Formats: sequence, C-alpha cells, structure tokens
Amino acid sequence: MLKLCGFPLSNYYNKVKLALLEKGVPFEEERILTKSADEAVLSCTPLGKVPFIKTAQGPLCESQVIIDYLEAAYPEHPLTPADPYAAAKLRELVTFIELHLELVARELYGQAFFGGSCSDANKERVKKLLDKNIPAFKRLAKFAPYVAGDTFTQADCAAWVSLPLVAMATKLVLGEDMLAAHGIDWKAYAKLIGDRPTAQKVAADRKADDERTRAALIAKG
Ligand SMILES: N[C@@H](CCC(=O)N[C@@H](CS)C(=O)NCC(=O)O)C(=O)O
Repeated sequence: MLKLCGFPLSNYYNKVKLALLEKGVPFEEERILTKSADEAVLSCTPLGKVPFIKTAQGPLCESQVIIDYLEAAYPEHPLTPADPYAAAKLRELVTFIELHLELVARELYGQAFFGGSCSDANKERVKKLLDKNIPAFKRLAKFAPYVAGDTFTQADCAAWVSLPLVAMATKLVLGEDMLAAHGIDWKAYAKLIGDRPTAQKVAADRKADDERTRAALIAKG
C-alpha cells in the first residue's frame, strides 16, 4: 500500500494527505521527521524535506509532484480538470500560493511558531515581497467559493494548509494579518474547506500530533 511519510504538523504533508483522502486512495502513514541524516530517508527525499511517498515502484518527494502523480495513477475522483489549459491554470495558482506566498512567509515561522527570531531587515524584505505578491495572487484566485472556482481542486489542498500560516505568521511577526489587510477573507475560506470530513480528519490528526509532541517535550524537561 502507498505510504505517506512525514508528520502531521507539516502543511505540505497535510496538503498531500488531504488530496489522498479526497481521492479515496488507500494509504498508510509513516512518521519521518525533517533534517534526517539517515541514508534510507535521504534516498527518498534528498533534502530531507517532508512529505514524500513510497509507492510500489519507488519513492517520490515534493508535494506538487506527488499530487500530480496521484492524479495520473488514481484518476478516480479527479482534483484537476482534464483540459490541459485549465489544469495548467490550477498549477499556476498553486505556484502562486506556495512559491510567492508560503515560501516568502516561511521566513517568519521561526519567530512566529518556534521561539526563534527574525531580523528587522528580513521582516522588511518579507513585508515588501508580500505587499507585491498578495495582490498578484488575488488576480488569480477566485474564492467562488473554492480557490480556483466552483469546484474543490488540488489548489484547495494547497491553499487550505498554507493560507492560514501566511496570515498567522504575518500577524504574529509583522503585527498585521497581511492576507486580511489585502482583503482576503481566508477565515471564511478555511472554514468552508475545514468543514469537509476529510479536512476534519487532517486537522484532528494534526492537533493530536501537536499535543503528543508538547507532552513529550514536557516529559523530557
Ligand atoms: N517544496 C516542498 C516543501 C516541503 C517543505 O518545506 N516541508 C517542510 C515541512 S512543512 C520541511 O521538510 N522542512 C525541513 C527543511 O526544509 O529542511 C514540497 O512541496 O514538498
């Protein structure tokens, strides 16, 4: 059976997990943490990033590559339109969410969520980039009610896990939820997707994992 490797606090892990659940593809989960030096892990994910999957043919990393593989290998319950242009427009939207929003805001996560700190120069750089990139994303996103239009697609798997992080990180570190400041009602969108039973499972697993991790840290002292 297909194995999803990583851990449920990771947004990219949850992007793939949501797609698997939505598509009804049977899978098992294997807990693998980041920054592994284990040769067996690096042979599957050379940068040590999660998620990756193990298929009968071998491993595969990078969440979008994985999702595209799932579409091709399990065509039932498609999360991508069959029309090549429409499918490419969807990937364009995913690229804007991940490359131009999430990856930029990721610079803030250390301070926002993990007790680290971000230099003033970096904060300024991130703010400037997001002030440019969020309006650009808005030109492509539909929120009608799904991020790419009237149908749930793989872009929702990407948006649902990443937009709240962008909003929370900017609010915590820059003092302003930059998505809201640019007129994106991400909370209503997150609730729409979060009400799906598949998303509820992803969120419940993430919460349980978070609580387990915190309890283990406290026990360790
Ligand atoms: N482009 C990658 C990003 C994956 C990613 O950054 N995952 C994080 C966890 S959410 C990670 O593994 N971070 C550890 C690292 O960058 O070394 C994907 O889409 O799979």
